[in-house]
Amino acid sequence: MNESAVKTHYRACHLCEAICGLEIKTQGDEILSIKGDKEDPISQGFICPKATAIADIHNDPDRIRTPMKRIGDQWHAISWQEAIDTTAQRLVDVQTEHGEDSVAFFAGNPGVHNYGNMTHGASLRRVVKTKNHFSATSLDQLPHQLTSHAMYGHQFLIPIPDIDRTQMMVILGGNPLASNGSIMTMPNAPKRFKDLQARGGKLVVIDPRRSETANVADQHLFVRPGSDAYVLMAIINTLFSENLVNTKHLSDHLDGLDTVKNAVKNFSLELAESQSGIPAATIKALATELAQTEKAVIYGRMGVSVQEFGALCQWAIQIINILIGALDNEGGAIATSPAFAYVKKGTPGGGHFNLFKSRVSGLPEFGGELPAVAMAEEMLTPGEGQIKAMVTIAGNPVISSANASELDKAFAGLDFYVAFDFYINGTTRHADIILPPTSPLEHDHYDIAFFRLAVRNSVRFNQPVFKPEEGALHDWQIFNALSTKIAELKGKDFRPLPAPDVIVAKGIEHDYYGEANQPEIALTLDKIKANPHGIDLGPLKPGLVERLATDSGKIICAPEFLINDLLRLADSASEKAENELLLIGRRHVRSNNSWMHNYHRLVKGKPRWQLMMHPDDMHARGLEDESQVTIQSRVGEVTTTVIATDEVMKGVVSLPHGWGHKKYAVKMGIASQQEGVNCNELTDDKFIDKVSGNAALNGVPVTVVAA
Ligand SMILES: Nc1nc2c(c(=O)[nH]1)N[C@H]1C(S)=C(S)[C@@H](COP(=O)(O)OP(=O)(O)OC[C@H]3O[C@@H](n4cnc5c(=O)[nH]c(N)nc54)[C@H](O)[C@@H]3O)O[C@H]1N2
Ligand SMILES: Nc1nc2c(c(=O)[nH]1)N[C@H]1C(S)=C(S)[C@@H](COP(=O)(O)OP(=O)(O)OC[C@H]3O[C@@H](n4cnc5c(=O)[nH]c(N)nc54)[C@H](O)[C@@H]3O)O[C@H]1N2
Ligand code: SF4
Ligand SMILES: [Mo]
Repeated sequence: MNESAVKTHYRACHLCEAICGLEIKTQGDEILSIKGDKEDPISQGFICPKATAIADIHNDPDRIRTPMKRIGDQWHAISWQEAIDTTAQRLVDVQTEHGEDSVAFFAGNPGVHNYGNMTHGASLRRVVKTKNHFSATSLDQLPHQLTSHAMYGHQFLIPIPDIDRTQMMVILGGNPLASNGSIMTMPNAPKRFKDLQARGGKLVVIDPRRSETANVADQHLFVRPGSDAYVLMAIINTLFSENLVNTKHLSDHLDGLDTVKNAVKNFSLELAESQSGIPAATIKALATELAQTEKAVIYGRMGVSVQEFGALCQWAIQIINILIGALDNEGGAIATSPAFAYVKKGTPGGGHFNLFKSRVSGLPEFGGELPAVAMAEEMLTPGEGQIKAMVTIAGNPVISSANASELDKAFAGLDFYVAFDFYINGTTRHADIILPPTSPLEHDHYDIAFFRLAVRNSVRFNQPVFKPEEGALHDWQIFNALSTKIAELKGKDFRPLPAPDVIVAKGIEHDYYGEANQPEIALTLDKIKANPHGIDLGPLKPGLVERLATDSGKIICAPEFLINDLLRLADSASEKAENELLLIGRRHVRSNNSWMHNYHRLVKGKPRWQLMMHPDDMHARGLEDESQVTIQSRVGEVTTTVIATDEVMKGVVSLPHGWGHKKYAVKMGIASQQEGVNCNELTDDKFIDKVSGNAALNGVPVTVVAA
């Protein structure tokens, strides 16, 4: 019997961008319950079904707790000393033999949810020194950062929908009811949408699938995948031609608006209709309503970022918000005021674009990173600068990146591969060494990334729930140890960084709410720690003009590379091919990218990995509901179960990502038994948003035949 006292802990859920507050009860080393923290300032008790699975992560016997070394297909536990020494030596050897750029990094999504990765990752990159950096950013939100950099001068000066005060919200390619919001931290999406409707507001969803969010919207418009840019340009064109422009207090701070007006002249409502399938009159009415609603906002996410015209879509969304007076106004889209890493002119890390290009395909860097779609070819194409060793951090690119089979081959052929991860997954199974960090409940927590993206300003710090297991290291400690060893081998100076909370404490003291800036608040980490539920810092606060980080101090409305990209858009207009099928993705509230399939409570029940297809498209191909079909694209094919549903529009098929563990020798007992295929065996590393280099994981042309 467990005799120790029951303890209550408050901690953020780190699984998705909603960062809900949790109340966790423990007794000894046992987790008794995980519930929503009713006193959390922004989530107010809301959680989704994934939160309770944090207990499963913590207790999972498959979670690696000691460094592992692979010899052939056998895994052996080794000491930290051996793991760090070997890794450092092998990385340095590869660089000595093949040059600095022969070592590459891939940083995956959970790194952004674990602040020690953010505070300490850069130091390892500095001692290794390579230009080959990749991350999930270019499978995801790169277009948001790129447009913020180009228009506002800083990649993280990103306006966030002021959802709690708006009267009309148009969502393109986002499904907050499944994802719980993205580049828009908004715990309890269902309630926030209900509140909008209850105060007489309107929710419009533009999506090729009648998603969970579309289901609760006041209006849903089916759109042909990849065609949103035509719709957005037609909206901009209409706003100008119908004299619906009202740029409010930003009017004197806009540079190049006339260029925009001229550049979109040929993007007519009729063209938009022919490409998207949305009637011209509907698009015109939408433009008018957006302009005439006092507080309206337009927002777009994965479906419009991770497609062929991702950057143009995100740019157009900014322009529309400017034209309708939504940018920097209540109920519109406003930059956040976080307690740490507040962005204003002069804040470092603003980004740069196209300073160098990838070796093989000449794709542009952004903020020092090259597009993830270039990773496989950089590993597989011989020559000077070829990648020979990889460091992956909290990522699973063989399942999450385009043209998975090619990447799988590339990882298999490396001279050396080290993974920071606590699972042997589709990618890390190729590692020579795996360095496993502590469990999420064993380290403290501060949301550097997501307070920056939240629909309401707040702050919270969480102490660890459990003491780390004997000898276990946090990610940041592994970074420090490895950086120290590599620096020693290279004869460089390196001083290990202090713990992440020390870094954050110092930042907060000198930042926006710190003593010097706001003496009446004088926020410190100690004050935050004294409020375990978190502190509400109020609604989003306009004030973009003073924060603009562009050289001219103005909003750059017409960045040249984006205006030029309109030619590509114009040239891409085409007749819809007979029998066309375009593949899109799908998220489900019980799944989380590629790594939450090893927990019974999240995978039980109805399968969620099937291909969705419209009944008419199935009929035309003689396919039966729930039969086996083979899906083919330019780069690969997979065989899975199809289900008939008019949830997807005709000409569209939908397959979620993150599945397909069975095919690989993963060491995850439950995940490896799940059906479902790796949809990124179909997505194409050459099918990209050419201007940004972002992957186009949505709108991939495929064929489907009976298996
Ligand atoms: N077709 C298609 N593909 C997609 C997408 C899509 O919509 N469609 N979405 C894309 C998007 S938006 C993203 S963000 C990517 C996500 O893809 P990735 O960035 O590859 O991330 P995950 O699949 O979440 O894999 C995360 C890994 O991190 C490990 N991990 C978890 N927590 C920690 C930790 O604290 N420390 C360390 N060191 N490791 C940890 C897990 O064990 C897991 O192995 O997928 C992309 N791929
Ligand atoms: N439960 C759960 N939550 C998650 C994640 C998860 O895997 N599971 N992942 C997290 C991550 S890493 C991210 S980045 C966010 C993503 O957050 P969201 O972007 O909100 O999530 P998705 O469900 O990918 O929504 C994309 C929508 O775009 C639609 N779509 C596809 N192609 C197009 C197109 O061409 N045009 C338009 N207009 N729509 C299109 C899809 O049908 C889908 O409904 O979610 C985060 N939250
Ligand atoms: S929505 Fe679910 S997964 Fe996301 S933070 Fe909240 S509880 Fe965690
Ligand atoms: Mo993502």
